Amino acid sequence: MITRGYRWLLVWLGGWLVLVAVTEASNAQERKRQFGGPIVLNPDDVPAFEEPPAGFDAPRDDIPHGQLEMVSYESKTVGATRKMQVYTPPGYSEEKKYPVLYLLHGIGGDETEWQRFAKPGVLLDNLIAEGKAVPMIVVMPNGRAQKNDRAEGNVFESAPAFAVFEQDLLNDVIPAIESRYSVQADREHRALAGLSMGGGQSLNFGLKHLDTFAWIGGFSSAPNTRPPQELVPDPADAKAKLKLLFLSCGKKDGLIRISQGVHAYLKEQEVPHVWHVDEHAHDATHWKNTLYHFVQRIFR
Ligand code: FER
Repeated sequence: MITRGYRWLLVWLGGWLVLVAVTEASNAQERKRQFGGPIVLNPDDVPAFEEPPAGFDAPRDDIPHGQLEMVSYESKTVGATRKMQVYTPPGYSEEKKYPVLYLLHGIGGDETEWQRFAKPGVLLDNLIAEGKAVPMIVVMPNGRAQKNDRAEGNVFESAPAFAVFEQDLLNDVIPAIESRYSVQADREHRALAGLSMGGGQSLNFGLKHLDTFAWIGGFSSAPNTRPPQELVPDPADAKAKLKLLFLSCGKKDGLIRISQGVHAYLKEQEVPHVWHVDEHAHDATHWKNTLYHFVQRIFR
């Protein structure tokens, strides 16, 4: 038999325990989002470009617009029909041939993630109208190469499928794009870039396949990025083949040590590259702004 007072004590203790548990869980969430690592900035961790001008990401009625479509393709790698989003520039015509940017998402994303973070089509419509970007096709595939490629449950468990995507990209995505669209199908007209896991993928796959890609960008690259010496085992070859190697990170991003390591090695080996560290974090602002800078510098 518990007394009335004792029961209240139990209720009070129970409530307190729930509060502690909830606080702990939200701290853990926060740690995960910041990806832990201590941030130590070096003197050359500074912006290579100014923040984009106001309105760079606003749709404009007074200019021509490109088109965004969801495309299906057969993936031999995964053994499934998969999806990718494709932007074709204003006035896209089979009479012309276009360069292609393959743009990859992060660990919690899919083929629609870049749309949520940046609306690449809006940025490109605006830049193309101003003559600041070359008309290009932008392909946003799903970088989680496994049968269930939705970002569900513990998304970190599907990290291995982001490595498998190398084969899907080279053997399934690129051939599907090149058979369906009017493209310039050579290394100097293929770019590969991505954010976080997609940044790591872009550096891993792009630098390994310099005969396929001449323009490479890693934004806030994640720990899936291979060690710099493995990424660029032959600096002279990379130097000769790369048209652009672009690394960026926010100075408030707990993953910055990954990009700093790649930058330090490239600097030591004298491999030319862009190193852009802005004021942002592991967030959509960094990715949207960086995409704006990157697309102006490819295919020209
Ligand atoms: C990790 C921390 C972050 C990791 C991946 C990420 C594979 C990816 C983050 C993202 O894509 O936003 O330890 O390991």
